[in-house]
Amino acid sequence: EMIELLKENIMPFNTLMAYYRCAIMEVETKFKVLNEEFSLQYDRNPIESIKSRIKSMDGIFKKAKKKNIPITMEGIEEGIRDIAGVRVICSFPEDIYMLADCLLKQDDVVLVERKDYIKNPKPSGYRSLHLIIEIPIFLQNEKKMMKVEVQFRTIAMDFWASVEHKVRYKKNIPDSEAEQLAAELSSCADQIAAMDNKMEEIRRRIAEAEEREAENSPAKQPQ
Ligand code: 0O2
Repeated sequence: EMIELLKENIMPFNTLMAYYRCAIMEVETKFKVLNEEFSLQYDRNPIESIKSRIKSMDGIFKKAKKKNIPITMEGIEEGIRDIAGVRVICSFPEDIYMLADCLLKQDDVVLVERKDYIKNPKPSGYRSLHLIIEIPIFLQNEKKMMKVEVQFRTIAMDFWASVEHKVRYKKNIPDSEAEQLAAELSSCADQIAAMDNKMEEIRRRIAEAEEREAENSPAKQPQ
């Protein structure tokens, strides 16, 4: 089935993937602009790093099979919403919500779905804010709306997810051991969430102390 699709559609498929790459560039630029503006204003970068990826052809077909999505160009474009993925890694949880709001306020961004796994973690302990959005890319003769999945995580949430991902996809771990690892990972996820909140509180107190100092500094005192 996959071979058949490829024989007839290799050009459209490659073109579609190029459009997803363009959509990723657009989304990345939006975040880079926000990071730049924020760092000028507050002398601090809300974004630690951005990691983007296009889903592999193999991954696309596996997901289409699993979700019973018709293997056609339209089926794939409509049904698989994470072909273009942008992961935004922040230092603090509050930056995640601030950046998500800033993105969604922009008038060329359409929200398709929002899944808040920070407020409602997955049973595994997974935490992240997922947005499926549509953004336009401008081609020679048309404007095309493309779906992009944006995942917002703190550095600590991202670290947890990368370790858990390895355990999840290791096939040769005996069941009893895998169960124990899952329980330990779930407990690590709770500790990480507590630490993220604590770090945020520390950052806030440092900022408050700086503000107090600025108010009391002689430069600000009336002559
Ligand atoms: P990969 O290899 O990361 O691309 P759907 O995506 O529609 O099939 P669902 O449940 O609607 O399923 O999507 P969800 O759970 O909102 O987002 C799926 C993606 O989130 C995953 O992509 C992972 O990147 C991440 N994710 C979700 N749950 C977990 C988890 O428990 N552990 C880890 N480490 N990551 C998770 P893929 O496509 O599954 O895989």
